[in-house]
Amino acid sequence: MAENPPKRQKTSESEEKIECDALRNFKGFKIKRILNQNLSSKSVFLLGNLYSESSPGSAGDASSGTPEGGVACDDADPQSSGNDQAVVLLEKTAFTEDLLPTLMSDKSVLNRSMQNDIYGVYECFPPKELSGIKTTLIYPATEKHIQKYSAQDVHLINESYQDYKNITLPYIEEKQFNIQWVYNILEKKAESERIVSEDPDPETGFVMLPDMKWDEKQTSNLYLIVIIHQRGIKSLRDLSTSHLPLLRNIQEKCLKCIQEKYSIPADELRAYLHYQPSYYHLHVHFTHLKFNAPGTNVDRAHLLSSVIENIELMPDYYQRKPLAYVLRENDGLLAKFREARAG
Ligand code: GTA
Repeated sequence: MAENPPKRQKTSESEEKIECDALRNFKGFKIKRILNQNLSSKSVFLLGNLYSESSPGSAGDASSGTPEGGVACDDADPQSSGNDQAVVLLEKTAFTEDLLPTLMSDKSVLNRSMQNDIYGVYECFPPKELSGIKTTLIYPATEKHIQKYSAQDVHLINESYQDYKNITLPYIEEKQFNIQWVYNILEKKAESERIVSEDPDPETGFVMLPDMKWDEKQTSNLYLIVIIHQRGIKSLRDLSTSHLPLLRNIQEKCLKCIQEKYSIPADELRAYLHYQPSYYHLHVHFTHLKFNAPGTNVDRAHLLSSVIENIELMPDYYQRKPLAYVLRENDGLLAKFREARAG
C-alpha cells in the first residue's frame, strides 16, 4: 500500500472544498500497461492501479498525511466509485546549468563499463536532488484520459462550420473532459501560488501560470498557459469581433510580462490556441520557440497573432472557415465523423 495515498476529503460543505493529499511513493502501484513510450523525449505513459493492495485505511485515512491545499476535485471519489485507475506520465528532465557543478562532483558515483585507449564509458549515479523524474499523476483516470495518452493512429479531419454545428458541438457538449481544474485556478482554489500574472477584468482578463507540462527548471522550455476569466467561450469556433479586445489584451500583457519576468523577447515565443483543444474553456499556450512542445504542429496549433488578424479581416472568420485537425483512432469524435460521412 502507498504510505500516504492521495485522498479527497470534504472539509466543509459550504466551501465545497476537497483536500487532496500528496502521494509519497508508488508502493502498491500495479502497472496494467504501457500506454505510450517515447525514446527521444525519454518519457513513458503508464496505466495502473494505485492501490492494488487496497484495504480500509489505505486511502481516506485523514491521519495518514498532510493536506496540501483545498482543491475542488469534480470527479467522483475514487474509493466509492471503484475507479482505482491512474495514468502516470514519467519524463526524464533536461540538464540545468546551475546543477552541473553538483553533478560533476564527488556526490556522483561512477561505474565504468568500458575503456579503450582514451575512450571510457561510465554510468553516472547522481545524488538524489539531481535524479528527479517529472511525474504527472492523473487519478482517478477516466477512459478518455487513457485514450488521450495511448499510442494510436491519427486521422486528418476537415471540419466545415456546418460539421462543427452538427457533429462536433453536440459531441463535445456530451463528452468533453471535466474542466474543474480550470475553475480551481480561476477561483484560486488551486495553483494560486504559481500565478505569474493576472488581469481580473471579467471581459478581457486572464490568469497566466506555468503549464502542467513545464518543470520550471529552465526557461528554454518555458510553457505558460493563459486561462481567460470569461466563461462559456469554448474554442476558436466561438471567437469573433467582440473578442478582439480580449485576444489583444492577452497578446500584449502576456508578452510584456514574459519579457519582464523571464527575459524572453516576444520574437522568441509562440502564442497559440489548439483546435481541437482537450479542455473547452478558452486558453492560450505560450511556449519558447526552442522548445518543441507537444501540440505545436500545423494540424493543431493556431497562432494567436493569426487568429487576431483573421478576425480583423473577417469578423465571422471562425464561423466560416473549414478547420483541419487530427483525431486519434479511438476518439469518439472521429467515430461521429465517420458515421456522418458514411450516412
Ligand atoms: N497548470 O491542472 C492543470 C492542467 N491540466 C489538467 C492541463 N493543463 C494544466 N495546466 C496546469 N494545471 O497544455 C494544461 C495542459 C495543456 C493545457 C490544455 O492545459 O498541459 P489543450 O486544451 O489545448 O489540450 O491544453 P492539450 O494540448 O491536448 O492537452 P495536453 O494535456 O497538452 O495533451 C496533448 C497531447 O500531448 C496528449 O495527448 C499527450 O499524448 C501528448 N503529450 C506528449 N508529451 C506530453 C507530456 N509531457 N505531458 C502531457 N502530454 C504530453
